[in-house]
Amino acid sequence: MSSLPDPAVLDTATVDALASRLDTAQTSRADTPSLADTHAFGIDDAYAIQAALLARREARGERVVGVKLGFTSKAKMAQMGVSDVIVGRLTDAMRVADGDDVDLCRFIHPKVEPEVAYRLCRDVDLSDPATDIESCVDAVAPALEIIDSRYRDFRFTYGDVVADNTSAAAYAIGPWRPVRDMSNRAVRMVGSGAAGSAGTEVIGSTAAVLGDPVRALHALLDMCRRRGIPLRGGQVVLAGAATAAVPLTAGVTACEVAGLGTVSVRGVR
Ligand code: OOG
Ligand code: MG
Repeated sequence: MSSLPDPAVLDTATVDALASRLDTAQTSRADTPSLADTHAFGIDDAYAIQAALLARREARGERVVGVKLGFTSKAKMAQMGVSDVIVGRLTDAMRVADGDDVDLCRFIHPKVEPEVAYRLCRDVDLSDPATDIESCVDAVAPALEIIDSRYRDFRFTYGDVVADNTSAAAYAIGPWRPVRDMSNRAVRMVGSGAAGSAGTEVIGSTAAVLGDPVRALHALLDMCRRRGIPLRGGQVVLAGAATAAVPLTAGVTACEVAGLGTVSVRGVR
């Protein structure tokens, strides 16, 4: 599915119309069919649609506060049937404080996944081939990402999911810690479930994220260079899910990354 043509084929009006369709799906919480059902488009087009979508959110007063990688784990690639990493943008409206309530009515069909987050401590010079991305992060934290594809039943092509800002919907970050070796740390995500139900538990390892989440930073630098996506000091980076995503339900969902800490959200209706 990632064997789309790279060069853009859509005109600006079509890019805008498709961004508007995805934006409306998000704001009205009504899913939409795959864009690829009706339009042939390339990866450049998909990132152009994503940029137009972000411009709409910014026009409503949202601020970009970070970036996220997707499909950095084999489990996620297999779950979604794709084979290359993707990058999307996080805005302040997507932020949920650690432990806070998150209203499930904000979403179409939310799923949650355990992640590792990094914090950029300075702007990243994308034009300098010698840029050392690891020296641009000063903290790491456990994170939960809530994804909510705007496509019906989470069915999308590689181009579709890029256009849809990589299903980004919300995220929570646990306590920041100084950067440390994050390779092969146990990851456990537990959902308490509704009263009387069994709840969910997902176990994994940070090794699922490209072998070591720090590699996600290098993949991010490469993608941001190719796509002209700026990386600024203070921004958050979500390195990508360590396990397959599970439906986000009412009750507490917590993620613990060994040696790093815990983060949680509470789904409410
Ligand atoms: C796309 C988002 C993928 C990750 O961590 O791999 C992602 C999706 O699965 O809908 O965020
Ligand atoms: Mg993710």
